[in-house]
Amino acid sequence: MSVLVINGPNLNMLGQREQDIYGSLTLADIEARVKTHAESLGVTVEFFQSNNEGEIIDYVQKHQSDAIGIVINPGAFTHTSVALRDCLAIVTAPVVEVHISNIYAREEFRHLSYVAPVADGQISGLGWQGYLLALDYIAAQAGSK
Ligand code: CA2
Repeated sequence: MSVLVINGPNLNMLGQREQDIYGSLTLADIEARVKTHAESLGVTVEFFQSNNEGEIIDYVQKHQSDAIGIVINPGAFTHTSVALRDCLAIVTAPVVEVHISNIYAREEFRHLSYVAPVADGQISGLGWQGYLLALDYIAAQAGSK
């Protein structure tokens, strides 16, 4: 049983542009830190990134029944995708939505998340460390059962 760590569109570009907003780490750097943290918590992680909405939905549908939780940064699909929201709504394991930037301190169109109402919670604006905090929550939930 693993935690699925899913990143949506353009997050494969981290570290290459917009470092003032998203920091200087690449997605591979963040995934390495998440993996190290997961090992310290005694959980395993599976990483997935896609720029394609349907591929993310297919991945969640295929793997969610084997997961103890999902950490997802849906990228711009956060603000657009009813389909992703509907897919996450049927996940029974904890789902934590993560944003590197503070979406509420940015443009108005980023203030709406279609995912937030079906997630257990949302972490926004704490940079790459948000992924670790999300993992802490899921590991604690799994340990409490
Ligand atoms: O703050 C976040 O983590 C976001 O989910 C990032 C998304 C954005 O659409 C959300 O509103 C907030 C965008 C990720 C784009 O990442 C890039 C990184 C480097 C260069 C270009 C894009």
